[in-house]
Amino acid sequence: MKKKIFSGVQPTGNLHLGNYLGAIKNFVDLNNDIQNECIFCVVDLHAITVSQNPKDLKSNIHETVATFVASGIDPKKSIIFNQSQVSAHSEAAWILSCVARMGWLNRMTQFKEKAGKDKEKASIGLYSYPVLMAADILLYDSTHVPVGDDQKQHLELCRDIAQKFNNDYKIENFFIVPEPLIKKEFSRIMSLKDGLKKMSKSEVSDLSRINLTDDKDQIINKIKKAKTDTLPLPSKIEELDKRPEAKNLIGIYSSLMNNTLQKTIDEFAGKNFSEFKEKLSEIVVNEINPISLKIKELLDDKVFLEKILKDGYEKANEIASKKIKKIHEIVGF
Ligand code: AQP
Repeated sequence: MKKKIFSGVQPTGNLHLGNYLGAIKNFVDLNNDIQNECIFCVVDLHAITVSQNPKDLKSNIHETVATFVASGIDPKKSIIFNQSQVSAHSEAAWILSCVARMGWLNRMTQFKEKAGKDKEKASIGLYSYPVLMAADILLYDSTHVPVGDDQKQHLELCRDIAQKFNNDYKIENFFIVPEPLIKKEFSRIMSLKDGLKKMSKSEVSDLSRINLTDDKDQIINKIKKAKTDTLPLPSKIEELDKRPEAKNLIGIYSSLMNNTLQKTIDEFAGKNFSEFKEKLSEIVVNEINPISLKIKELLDDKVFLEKILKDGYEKANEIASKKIKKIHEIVGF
């Protein structure tokens, strides 16, 4: 049976190595498998859960599409589209928010992290974000959802919502309960400045992340300045638990080389970080530089990017409109 793949990326700028290794690189592998039908969505409705400058949002939508294509997603094979253009997402999100329970949402750790201490001032959209995410996924009868480890909890909530809707309205398998596709290793890339914090677009310091638009010199400089401890590289995997920055850099290296952690540790045990960082810079530059150059080239061709979004909208809208029509009937509208 064909797998139906759905995933989204927020057009909030600064797409980074964490987004690439945790999500986009998997999208490319899934796109390349002829057994899969893939839909990749630029989730701008999610982006506005925190304040966005409208001009930046528009250009970040283009940049996200350019990044998908530059990384190797083929728009002829996979659907690439913009969430806000397909109105069924907002409609389904409302209906599903009447199915989801407050208690479920209250457990979401990402809301707690993003809202911080001042959660009374956070938008309602930020709180109900996972319900919109469930709508995105369920509208397309998605069977598998490739995401980074940070989205695991939201996907579990999506499964709960799907099951509750099917039970409440007594329609078995109306919503497909999707499976997460989360890589076991290296699914959470951490900040280059703090091995305990996720690499993130919104982190103020640009030195904390490798952007997919960084050039060779920027990448080398950021890796040189990445935080490490004073010890040489470990010789045992267990040592990594107490050395988060070393663990992160070794993880990035392993992920890009398709190595196990053990293999990387065996290669560099006892060596100093300056030698390791040189090797790491080389492989990050080799992977990211062609993508970065391609993104810049694609961004000069807005007509091409808009055409991808238009074609994607037509295909996505056809699928989502049929599903939302059935949802209306089931609910009794
Ligand atoms: N650090 C990460 N490591 C692995 N995967 C990651 N993802 C994000 N950060 C990491 C995965 O990238 C996909 C797209 O993420 P998103 O655009 O929806 O936004 P996000 O998760 O909110 O990304 P950021 O960088 O953390 O943004 P801010 O700073 O706004 O919070 C998802 O599959 C995600 O798992």
